[in-house]
Amino acid sequence: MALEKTFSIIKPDAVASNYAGNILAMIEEAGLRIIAAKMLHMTEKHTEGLYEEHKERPFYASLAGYMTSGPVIVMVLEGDEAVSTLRKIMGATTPKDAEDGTIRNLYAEKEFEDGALENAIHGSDSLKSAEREIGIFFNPDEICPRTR
Ligand code: FUP
Repeated sequence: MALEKTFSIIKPDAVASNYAGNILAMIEEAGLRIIAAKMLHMTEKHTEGLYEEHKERPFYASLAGYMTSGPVIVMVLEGDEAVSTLRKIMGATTPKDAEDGTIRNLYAEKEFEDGALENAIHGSDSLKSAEREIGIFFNPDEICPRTR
């Protein structure tokens, strides 16, 4: 098993619904350790950086509106196979398709209109994305290696 770092966001809908604690509990129960965390209100620039591959997609404007609609909690998580471990407990992108017991099944709205999608959590899809995304939100000195 490879020790990896990944990047995650508890998105505005989940923070607003007070699901942050439940989501963090699921992350920790999956064996991931929080090594950096902060709350912030994402800007348009953060959204563009995070979702650069979606910039030309028809849903980008609603995605940007969603991600900047309220505060989020951004985190760096560490653990064995951290990227795939987090993706597994997140569930499918569209909440109504998310597998039973996943974060998006339990803590995201299952119905949505006009392609607008609020799905509670972000997790990097690869080690390369994780490294890039961590760099958008954290300075190296904000990462706190677990010394115990
Ligand atoms: P995921 O990696 O599961 O977060 O999914 P994607 O990278 O495909 O999508 C990133 C974000 O774009 C989603 F979390 C929400 C938004 N999105 C939409 O709003 N509509 C879509 O049809 C697809 C994605």
